[in-house]
This record gives sequence, structure tokens and C-alpha cells, in this order.
Amino acid sequence: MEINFPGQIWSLYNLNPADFKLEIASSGHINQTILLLSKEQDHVSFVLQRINQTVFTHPEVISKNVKLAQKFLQEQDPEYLFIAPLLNRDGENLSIIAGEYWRLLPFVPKTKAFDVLTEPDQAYEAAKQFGKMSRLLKDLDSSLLEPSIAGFHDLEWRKQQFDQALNQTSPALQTSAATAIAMAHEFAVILEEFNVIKAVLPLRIMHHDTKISNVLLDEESFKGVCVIDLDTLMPGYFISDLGDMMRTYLCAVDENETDLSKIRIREDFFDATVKGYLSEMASVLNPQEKELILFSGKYIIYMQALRFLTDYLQGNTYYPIQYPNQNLVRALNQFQLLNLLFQNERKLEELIQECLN
Ligand code: GN1
Ligand code: MG
Repeated sequence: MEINFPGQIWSLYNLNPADFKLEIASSGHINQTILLLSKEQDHVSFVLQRINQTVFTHPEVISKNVKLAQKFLQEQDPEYLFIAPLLNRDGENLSIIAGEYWRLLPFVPKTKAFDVLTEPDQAYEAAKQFGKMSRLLKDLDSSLLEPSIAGFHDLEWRKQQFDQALNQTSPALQTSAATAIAMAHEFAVILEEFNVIKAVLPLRIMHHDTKISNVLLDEESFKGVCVIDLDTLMPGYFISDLGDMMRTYLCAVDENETDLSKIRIREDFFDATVKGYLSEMASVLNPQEKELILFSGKYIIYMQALRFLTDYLQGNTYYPIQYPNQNLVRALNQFQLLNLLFQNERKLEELIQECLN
């Protein structure tokens, strides 16, 4: 695939094109990501990203949120590794070129991002990193940050989008997705619970995309180093972050797995995830929030299943696909994980109690 980006980037960031080789990064559904590999050091030095403006209609909101968090953290915890975009020649963390939004991020050497985890310790470390960021930001007024995507984790809105897509889709897609559609209705109790609890949940500054590929671990020791992808750092509920960890750390296969029999909840990973998160957030979360630990997984996994299914019914305009019914497969995959969360509920609640004590 040809790698295209505006030539002005080089001078905007004082880089010499002759010093780098370019590569396309394959992970991530939303933004286009290009790796800049230093020819001299033979490793990635920078990550160049073009922000998807269909998804992020106001990229300057991301920029503003990140700046606010960065300033706060620099003052409060100067040691904390916060991966913000680099400033360009004009002192901006976002470069607007021909109507497109670009940013350059530093690459953190000797780290690795995973798509699935192989050791519970990795889950502990990853969960701890996301918990740590929320803990360090707990005294920054969340109302100063703005949503970078309106309604992003609003389950009610996601369900409405699904209902609408279902009404408007073709009979053929309604038939091929019948099993997933039935599950979307069956699990709507999660939405009822969400509507009750959201009234009591405090707004905090959350990451909102804590999937396992968004945290960097040391490539040798697997100790947590930092979190990445701050596009959705914005006000929200803690269930958004802990829930997406459950969605992506518990299982040995990811959302793209087609063989649903491979989807299993690894209890030791569940335990490690909750422990890692609480190692930072136990002193921050209130008693009501602590009762919603398992609910966080139900909420996010259900929402992700709905989002994949909605996209399938709408003709795959949001999540890129490699084969025609991939978004349906992803939805069924997530519903299977959700089924297992319910089936194992008692055991998982016991584990949570042990973690809290
Ligand atoms: C998208 O940015 P990326 O590809 O990590 C999505 C998340 C989903 C995730 C599912 C802005 O994340 O909400 O959980 O895909 N991000 C956006 O893999 O929609
Ligand atoms: Mg993202």
C-alpha cells in the first residue's frame, strides 16, 4: 500500500525525510497511523496519525482535552509518562494541512502493545496503568474537558442507533443477523440497569478506549509503562474503562475471532485485571461504584456488540472489514463473551469481593 501524507509534515516537525523509513501500522479501527523508523537506529522513532474526521468531527477538542490533562499532570506529577502529541513549529499539538488533521507522537522505545494477553501479570500491569491515569487526574475538574465524540458511551443512544438501523436495514440482513438481533433484545436489561445507575455515578476523567492494544508494557519485563490513544480522554464513568479491560483482557482471543468456542473467560486474568485496577483506584471509587465492577464488563461488552451489529446492519461504514460479514461475526463474538460473563457471574462476584477485601 502506498504511504501518503503531506510533505509539509517534515518541516513542521523539523525532521529530515532522508533519515526515515515509513511503515503503515495495522492496528486501530479509526485513525490512519504511519510509523517513522529511524534508518540510523533501525527502530520506530515517531508515530504519525491522521485523525478520522468522520468519527472526530472536532479534532481540536481532543487537542484541548489532552493539553489540559498534560498541564495538570506536569504540575502535579512531573515524573508521569503522558504520551501527548509533539508540538509543531508553531507550538501546536495538532497540524491542520489542507483541511486534514495530523499529529506526531513520540514512540516509546523498548515497549510492546498486545492484541491478546498471555499472562495474568500483564493484565494486572495494564489495568494498573489505566487506573493510575484516572487516579492522577482525579482532582482535575472533569467539566473542563469536553466530549470528543457526543454520546460516545451513552448506552441508551447506542441502543436507539441499533433500533433505527434494524428498522431501516434490508430483510436479507435482518435474516442473516437474526441470532445477534435476538441477543441484542435479550440483553437490553443491561440498558435498564445503566439508566438507573448513571444518575448516581460521578463523572470522572476517563480514557474510554482501554482495550489492551492501547497500553504499552516493557518488552522484556512486561511491566506497565504508559497508556496511549488519548482521543477519548474526556468526562465519563469508571465503568467505561474497567469494562473495556474486561472485554479485551479476559479472553485468549480477540473481537475478530470467528471460532466462538475459543471464547472463554480466564478467571486468573479477571482477578488480575480487577486487582490491577483497584491497586490504583480503590481509594478513589465510592462504595456504589465498587458494587458495579462486574456491571462494567456487561455494559461495555453489550455496547460493543450493539455497535458492531449496528454497523453491520448499516452497511459497515464505521468499522473497517476484511470480509463481508466481519462486523456480524464481531457482534456474535462479543455476545458470546457477554453470555459467559453472565454464566460465571457468581464466581466472578466472589473474586471481586476477595479483591475488595
Ligand atoms: C475503536 O481507536 P480504536 O480502533 O482503538 C473504537 C472503540 C472500540 C474499538 C473496538 C473512536 O477503537 O470505541 O471499542 O474500536 N473507537 C472509536 O475495537 O470509536
Ligand atoms: Mg481509539
